[in-house]
Amino acid sequence: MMSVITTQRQGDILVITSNNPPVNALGAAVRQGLAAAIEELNGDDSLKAAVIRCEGRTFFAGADITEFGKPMQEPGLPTLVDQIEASEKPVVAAVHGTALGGGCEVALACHYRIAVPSAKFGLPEVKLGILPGAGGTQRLPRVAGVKFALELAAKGDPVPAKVAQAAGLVDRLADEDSLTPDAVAYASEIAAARPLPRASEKPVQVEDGVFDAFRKENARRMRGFDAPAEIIDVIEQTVSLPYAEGVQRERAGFMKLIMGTQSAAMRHIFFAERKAAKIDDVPEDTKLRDIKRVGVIGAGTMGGGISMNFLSAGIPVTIVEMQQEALDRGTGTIRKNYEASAAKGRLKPEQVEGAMGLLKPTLSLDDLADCDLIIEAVYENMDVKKDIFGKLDKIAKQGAILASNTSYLNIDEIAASTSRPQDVLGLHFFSPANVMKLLEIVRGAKTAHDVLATAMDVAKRIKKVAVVAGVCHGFIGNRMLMPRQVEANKLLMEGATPQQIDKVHVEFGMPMGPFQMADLAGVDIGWHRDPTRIESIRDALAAENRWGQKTKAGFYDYDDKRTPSPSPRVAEIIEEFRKKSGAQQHEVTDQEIVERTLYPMVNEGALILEEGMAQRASDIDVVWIYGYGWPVYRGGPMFWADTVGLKTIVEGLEKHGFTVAKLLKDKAASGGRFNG
Ligand code: 3H9
Repeated sequence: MMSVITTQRQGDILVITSNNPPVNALGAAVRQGLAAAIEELNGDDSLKAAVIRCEGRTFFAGADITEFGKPMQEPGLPTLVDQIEASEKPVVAAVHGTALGGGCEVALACHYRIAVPSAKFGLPEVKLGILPGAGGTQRLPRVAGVKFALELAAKGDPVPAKVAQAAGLVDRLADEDSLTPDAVAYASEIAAARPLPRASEKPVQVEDGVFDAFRKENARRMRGFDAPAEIIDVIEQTVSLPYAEGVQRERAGFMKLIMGTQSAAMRHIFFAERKAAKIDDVPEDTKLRDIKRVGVIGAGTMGGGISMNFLSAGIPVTIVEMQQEALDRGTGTIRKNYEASAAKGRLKPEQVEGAMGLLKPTLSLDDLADCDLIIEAVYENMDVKKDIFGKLDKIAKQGAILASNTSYLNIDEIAASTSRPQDVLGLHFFSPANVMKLLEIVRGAKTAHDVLATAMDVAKRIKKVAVVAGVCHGFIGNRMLMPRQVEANKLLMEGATPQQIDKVHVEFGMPMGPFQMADLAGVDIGWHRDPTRIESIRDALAAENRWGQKTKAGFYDYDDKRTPSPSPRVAEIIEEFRKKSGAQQHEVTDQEIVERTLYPMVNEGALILEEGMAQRASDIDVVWIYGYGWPVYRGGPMFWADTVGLKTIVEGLEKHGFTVAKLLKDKAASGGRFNG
C-alpha cells in the first residue's frame, strides 16, 4: 500500500508530501509519516530544509474527526507539532486549499509559511464544540496577535491568505500555479537562517481590555455555547505564561470540551449534514440533468428569495408574475436586497449588476420553455398549483424538472396534474429563502432518481443543506412544529403565559419561542379574515389587528425598535379563552413546558421515521438545526432525545397523556438510541 506521506529530495531540500484524500485529515498514518519525515530531515547532513505540502484539493483540513473518542495513536498531534517546531533545520509549510484546525496548527509549528492567494486559514474547532488542541491557542496569539487569534479561534471562520499575511500568519504568497517550486525556492533561500523563528518562543503582545471587549462584542452569538467561552479563557489565562505551561492549560480545556455533550452534538451535526446529502437508493454516480436556466413562478417574498439563490450562484433565472406591478415590485425587492448587501460591503457593485443581469422578468409562463428547472412559489392552494402544473406540462421542455415550493401540500397530487410525474418534486425553501440554509427536497411516489440526484446537486451549487423528505403534511420540519404549537396553546389555557413558554424555549437555546415566532411570521397567516368569527386566540388577536411585529402588536406589544413587552390586552384575551375552555388551571413549571412542547416533537420525529418520511434520525436533526434554529450544541431533537434518555422521554409523554410512537417505545425499551 502506498504511504500517505512520501518524501522526495529536490537538491538539499526535502519535500514532504501528504496524500490522504479527501481532505488530508491528520489521522494516525499521516502523523506517523510526518514524524518520520522530520527525523529524516534532521538525520541527514545533506539536507538543509524541508517543505511540507499536500496533494489533492487541500492542505491538512484538521485532525481526523473520526478518531475522536477513540484511544489516540502515537504520535498525538500536540507531540507532532512540537517535534516539527523543534526541528534543527527550517521547515516551510506550503499551503493551498484550507489549512484548518490541526492543519493550521501544523502550519504554525513550521518556521515559515507560504501560501497561494486562494488558500484559507482557520481554526474551526469551536464549530465542533472544542478548542484548538495542538498549540493553536498558544502559537497563533504569538504569531498574529491576540485579537486575530480570538477572531479565528472563538468564531471559527477561516480567513483568506492575504488577510492571514497581513496578520503575520503567512510569510509569503506564492503564484497560484507554482506553489511547490516557489516553496522549494523559499526553503533554499532561508535554509541557512538562524536562529529559526519558532512561534512558541515569541512573546505575546496584549492590548488592554481586548478580552472583555471581545466577550462583549460577541456575547449574542456565543450565548449557550461552552467552547468560545473556554477558548477566550484559555488565551486570556495563558498570554503571560511560557508556552510549555500555556499548552497544558490548552490541553485541559480541550479534554474538558471533548468529553462534553456539546462537542458530541456538534460533531454529530458535522457528519449528519454530510450524510443528509446521500440518498439511500440513489447511486452516487447517477447521471445528473443539466441545469443551466431556472424558472421561478411568483415574485413574492418566497419567489424573490428563491431566485436570489440562483442569481448569486451565477445561474440565470426567468421570473414570472401575473401582473406588471407585482413583477416590478418583486424584481425591485431583489435589487434592494442586493444593494443592501453591497452597502454592508458584502458584495461589490459590479456583483449586484452581474446578478441582476441574469434575471429575466416576464408576465408569460410560455417564457419558461427554455428552463431546465422550474420552481412554483405561489400561495398555498392546491387548485391553483394543479392548474399551474397542468400548464407547465404543456410549456416545459422534455426533461425539465418541475418543482413546487409548497410547505404542506401533497406533491403526488400536484404531480398527477402533469403527464410527467417522474419529473416532479417538492423544493421547500425556508423564509427568508436567500438566507436560510435548509432545503427540504420532497420526494414524490414517482420522482425519478436522476431528478432527486440533480436536486441534491443544485442544492449544493446554491449552498443549501438539503434533506430528503417524503410526502406527508408539513414534511419533516413543519410537521414537527405542529404538535409543539398545539401544546403551547393548551399550556396557555392551563395557566402559562406566552412569555414563560417563549422564555423556556430561548433558555433552551432556540432563537425564539413559539409566540415570538408567530409574531415574527405574522399572526394573520392562514387567518380566515372574518373578524366576527373568533374561534381561537389567534382569531381574537387577528381581529384586533394584532398581526405581530408588522402591526407592532401580536402576542406581545412592540415599540418602534420592535422590542417586545408583555401585553395586558393579550392577557385579558387569554383569560377569556381560559374561562371558556374550562381547562384546569395549575402552576405550569418550566420542566412541564419542556416535556409538553419538546418531547412531542421527538415523538413526531419517531413517527416520521416509522413511516419512512425521513431517511434517518440525523436528517431530522439537520432540518431543525438549519431550518428552525434548534441550538446546534444540542445536536437536533433526535440527538437531544438520546442525551435526555429515550426512557425518560417516553415516561414524560405518557405522564402527559400522549400516544407514544411505536419506534420510540421500542427503542426506549431496548435501551436503544436514534443516533448510533
Ligand atoms: C482539530 O483539528 C482538532 C485539533 O485542533 C486538535 C487535535 C488534538 N476529519 O466537507 P466535505 C470528510 S478538529 C475527518 O464534504 P468540502 C467529510 O466527512 C478539525 N473527515 O468537503 C466528508 O466525508 P464523506 C478541525 C473529514 O470540499 C469528506 O471529508 N477541522 C474531516 O465541501 C469531504 O468533506 C475542521 O473542522 C476531518 N477533519 O469541504 C474542518 N473534514 O465524503 C472540517 C472533512 O464521507 N472540514 N472530512 O461525506 C471542513 O470544514 C470541510 O470538510 C472542508 C472541505 C472545508 C475541509
